[in-house]
Amino acid sequence: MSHLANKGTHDDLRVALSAHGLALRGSFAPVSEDALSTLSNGQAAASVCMVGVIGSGFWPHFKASAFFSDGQSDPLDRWSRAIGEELAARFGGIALFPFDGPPYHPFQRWADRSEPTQASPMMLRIHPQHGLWHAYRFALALPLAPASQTTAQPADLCLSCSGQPCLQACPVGAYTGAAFLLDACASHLHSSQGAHCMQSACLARRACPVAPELRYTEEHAAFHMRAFAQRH
Ligand code: B12
Ligand code: SF4
Ligand code: SF4
Repeated sequence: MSHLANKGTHDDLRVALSAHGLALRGSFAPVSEDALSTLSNGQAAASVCMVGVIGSGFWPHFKASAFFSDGQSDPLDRWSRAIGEELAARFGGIALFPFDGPPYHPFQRWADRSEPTQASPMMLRIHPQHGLWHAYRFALALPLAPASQTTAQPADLCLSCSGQPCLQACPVGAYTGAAFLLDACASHLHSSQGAHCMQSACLARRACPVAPELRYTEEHAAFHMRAFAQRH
């Protein structure tokens, strides 16, 4: 373990994350039901810090890394794991990853305990400033107390959204508002008609009027769509 263990602050963590284009999204105090492992100092974690991406800000950092071009599978997950494990060691904590599973850590529920995210009809969490254009790369269970945060719940963005365009935009109606028809989406993506989604990101996600300036760049979006289509 590094000599810096247990000595970092949230600001130190923010600086370390920004070197990779990543953001400290928020944090929460875990409870015994979260069943997290004990830290190397023998204590329970005092906070879980959620780390993620907002828009495509991290993309140039990931693209410049060796993981992007080494030809091995799951480059973004491996990039995340390398950064998460290094920071966990440096800050005396444990790294938790959204892709380790099943069973998966409930990242979306953890997000709701850390920042003003809400469930959208697309099941993705929507954030008042970042819209649907954000995701989580890892979480750090740390000895640090959680960062203070506003407890005010924002208005429900989706209930007041005129016409809910996300539910109208999918060419095969994969988002019903109550479910996601994975097979319908995947079949479309594997057909010639799916080229638009494959190149520019899910049309339903793009239809959301919140934070259009943070929509993923074509290159970033196409990377995720290819990874999704390869798995389904
Ligand atoms: C399994 C999974 C899926 C499955 C969902 C199947 C199911 N209903 O169980 C499928 C393959 C459909 C999926 C798809 C997508 N997912 Co997904 N997924 C996950 C994952 C790995 C685990 C969810 C889970 O079981 N959690 C454990 C339970 C106990 O926790 P929970 O909070 O109650 O989780 C529920 C929801 O997360 C829901 N869910 C998760 N993803 C999706 C997607 C859709 C469309 C629906 C209907 C439901 C759903 O299913 C869980 C069980 O009910 C999470 C990461 C994580 N660890 O949470 C990402 C995650 C939820 N997915 C994410 C994303 C972005 C997507 C995609 C948009 C793109 C992508 N990268 O593949 C696509 C949607 C397809 C499209 N058209 O673009 C993000 C959401 C970020 C956000 N803003 O909320 C997450 C958090 C990953 C991340 N790294 O940030 N996903
Ligand atoms: S990626 Fe395309 S087919 Fe799949 S849900 Fe989004 S709009 Fe529909
Ligand atoms: S289009 Fe409207 S209902 Fe759909 S996610 Fe965006 S704000 Fe919510």
